[in-house]
Amino acid sequence: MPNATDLTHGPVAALSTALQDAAIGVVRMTGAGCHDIALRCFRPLGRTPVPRRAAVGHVFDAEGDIDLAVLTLWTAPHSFTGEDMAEFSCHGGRVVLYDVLAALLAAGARQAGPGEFTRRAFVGGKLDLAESEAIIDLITAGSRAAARAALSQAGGSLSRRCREIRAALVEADADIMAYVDFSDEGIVQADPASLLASLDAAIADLDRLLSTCKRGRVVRDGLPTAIIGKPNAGKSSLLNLLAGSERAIVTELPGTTRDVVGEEVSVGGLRLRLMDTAGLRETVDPVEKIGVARSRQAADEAALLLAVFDGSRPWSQEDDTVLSLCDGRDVIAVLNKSDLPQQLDGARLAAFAEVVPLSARSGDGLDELSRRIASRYAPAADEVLLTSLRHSEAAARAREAAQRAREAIAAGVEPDIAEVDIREAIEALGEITGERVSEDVVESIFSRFCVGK
Ligand SMILES: Nc1nc2c(ncn2[C@@H]2O[C@H](COP(=O)(O)OP(=O)(O)OP(=O)(O)O)[C@@H](O)[C@H]2O)c(=O)[nH]1
Ligand SMILES: [Mg+2]
Repeated sequence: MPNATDLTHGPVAALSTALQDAAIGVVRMTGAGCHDIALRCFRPLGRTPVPRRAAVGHVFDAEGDIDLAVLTLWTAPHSFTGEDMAEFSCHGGRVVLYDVLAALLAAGARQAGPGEFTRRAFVGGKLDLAESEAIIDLITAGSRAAARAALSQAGGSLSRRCREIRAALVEADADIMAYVDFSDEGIVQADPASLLASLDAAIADLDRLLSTCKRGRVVRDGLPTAIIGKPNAGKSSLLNLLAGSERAIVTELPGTTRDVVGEEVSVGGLRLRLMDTAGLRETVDPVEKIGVARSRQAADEAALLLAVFDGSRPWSQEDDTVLSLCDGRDVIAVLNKSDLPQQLDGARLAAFAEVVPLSARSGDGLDELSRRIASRYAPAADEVLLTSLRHSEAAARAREAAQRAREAIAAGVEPDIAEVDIREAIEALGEITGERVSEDVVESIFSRFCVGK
């Protein structure tokens, strides 16, 4: 943890909501002395404000009243930062908010830096590092699933899991240390079987956590999804259906879409970064040729393919091309134009684990498609996910080190040799929660926050 004395604990103030015309805007302060500053700029309509009770009154500066606002005070350590805090809920006008902030600065507060409120909460032990990072994720969440994962992490779900695994490793480490310290005297034996059991349990827990990485990234950052298929299969119609607007041009002419058309949509609580692509076919048209090359590239880059087939037409060679592009990939086959008489031989789609009949024209089948996508990627309600690359990398390092220790002990190497690896695993897990982390990492995490957070 960073040294608390590195940071000043004097009162800082910032606008915590966006500086734009809005019904309300919030200016907040944290740090010893901030109550005095707040009260020097505030004339209550009723009695003197007391902590945790909203008080209405005028905020004023040397020139007079600025706003009629609500002031709430919190007393250390019972606040977000763990310090004394004051929060003004003002009318959300730019002039009002600017002048209220200026009044607090003139009365002795310093302008807060980016992420300073959350950083003080971290330094004060109110939040650990993973919980602090989850607050940024909650603010920037692009879907309900992303927000839910962030909220759960901000509440400490990931931190608890990491601490549990870490505690098991610390115990194994202590057993080895006891052996190293006292073995000469023949007092303690490090029991390889019990060490192996502890390490196996920790490795299994880490594997479970690491298995959520891919879905965790999808939940946080969205799922790159390419819609592929032969010309005229209804790819752009599917994009429009999912987007709920006429985002891409749809015509009855095969070869309508030439470029990749991107759109972010929400499906089953997840954010999909959709790419509609040019129909896959051999062509001499130079523009369409480029389009087809881009389709292949989009398919390469996507995590999920929606392979669209035209159910109203017999199978064609172009469908074979689509099929070959799907090999070994995460795919859901969409059997489109279900509103028309069906001509496509369903056996052709036997290679797909999931086939959803759909009409991009009527919307029939859309719910089923959404359900399938959500059931693949959306987390279970209480599932702990690794959503951040920093956390995944640290967990992977912890796993590797624990595995090395396990192998050394299984091979009968002196346990104190394995101790180095166990320690490395413990430290890697400590990086996630911030128990063991460099000041540079802390700096770079909080610099991603904006002022007022
Ligand atoms: N009846 C019916 N027609 C559809 C359906 N989906 C698409 N169409 C029609 O099929 C034609 C082609 O649709 P698009 O969405 O442009 O097909 P595409 O796959 O994007 O075609 P390209 O961009 O040329 O590769 C249009 O006339 C659509 O109206 C459907 O579910 N039912
Ligand atoms: Mg199209």
